[in-house]
Amino acid sequence: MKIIYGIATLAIVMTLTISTMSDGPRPGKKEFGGVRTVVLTAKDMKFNMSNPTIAVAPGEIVRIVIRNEDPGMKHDLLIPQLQLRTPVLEFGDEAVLQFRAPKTGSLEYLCSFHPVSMRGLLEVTDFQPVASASP
Ligand SMILES: [Cu+2]
Repeated sequence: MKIIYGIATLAIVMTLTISTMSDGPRPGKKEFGGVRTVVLTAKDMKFNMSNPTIAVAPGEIVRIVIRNEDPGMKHDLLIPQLQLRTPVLEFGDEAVLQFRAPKTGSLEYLCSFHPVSMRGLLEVTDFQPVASASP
């Protein structure tokens, strides 16, 4: 497993192995310490089957884990507005993009190999849905 460190304008880009993380397809898990971890699995030419919109809060630290589970396919993840990109991920590879969410806006994420079928949005929003809200 290769380890690559790079410094982008707004963030640290790294590739590392995370064997203990086992998040499901649900994006946006808030963890202790204030880092929002999102797992994007590249499979069947999509991220998490549906290229989900990822909601993040303004200014929070977002950690996106990208996994390539597409046998025989190369994938990567770019967030052009933040000038972030992972290295090329072969089948079985994993990479992490970590950055601080901007104050507002929506950011596009995509795979540079399949920019038509593998792209989605990362939306900065204050809205926090409450699961058991009643009037
Ligand atoms: Cu791809």
